[in-house]
Amino acid sequence: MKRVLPAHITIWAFAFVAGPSVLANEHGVDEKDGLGGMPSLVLHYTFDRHRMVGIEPDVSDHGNHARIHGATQLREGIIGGAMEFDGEDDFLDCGNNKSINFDDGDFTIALWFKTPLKEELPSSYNPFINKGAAGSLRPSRPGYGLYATREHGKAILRWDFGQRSHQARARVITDNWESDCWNHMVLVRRGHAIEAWLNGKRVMDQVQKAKSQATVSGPERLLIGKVVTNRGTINLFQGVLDDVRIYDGALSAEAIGLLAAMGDSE
Ligand SMILES: [Ca+2]
Repeated sequence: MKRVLPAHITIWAFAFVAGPSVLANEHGVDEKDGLGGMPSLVLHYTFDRHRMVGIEPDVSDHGNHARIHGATQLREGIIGGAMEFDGEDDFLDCGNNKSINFDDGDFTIALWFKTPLKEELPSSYNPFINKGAAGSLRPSRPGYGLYATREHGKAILRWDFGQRSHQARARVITDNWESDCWNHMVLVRRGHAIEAWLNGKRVMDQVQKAKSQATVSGPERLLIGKVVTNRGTINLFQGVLDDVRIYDGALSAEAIGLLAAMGDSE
């Protein structure tokens, strides 16, 4: 599985998937101009370094810096450092800027994750990333969320978004998901379609015409590693995350493949 990409391909791939914010800086153009509508990075945590104690810097141009609550930076992630969450009280608070509210528009979430063994996963939701706890967790609040959980004795990954009246829910069955090692997950809303990609391969897509256009904008803050359920209980993520990215549009299959390949080149 591990293979080393030639340096020139790696650099090109990075520029491509890093999005217009990087390309725009290199070419001195405004990121909204001349880039053919390619999605922009609106949030990007590398977990490679901290400029300020207690703050994970957003290296996109959108200032979605995260406040770190107890999570531990590891030197060895899949790409540089990573962030470890103990499942007890660790999480990141990423705020609620306009740039991470997409209304009914397209967006993409990409991240690397490593969780405990599937049989050791808690039966409650193990929340990777969450804004408003969409779906059945807290359906009155519009938003989006990705969780690992156990349902009917089976460990699954689950992506929810929307709100109570226009709820859309997507589920990813875990057949290709390996616990206790790095996996790359990409979630996309592309028009009426919901897509999930695991380690560079499409594992699920679902078309729910009315529901998929539910708004995901709302007053809730974006949290990494924490969710408040509809019963008022708090669930916390146990595991390690790296290279969390959010784009304000739907990434192409080619770009998703390049993101997944970045882990191979380390
Ligand atoms: Ca990293």
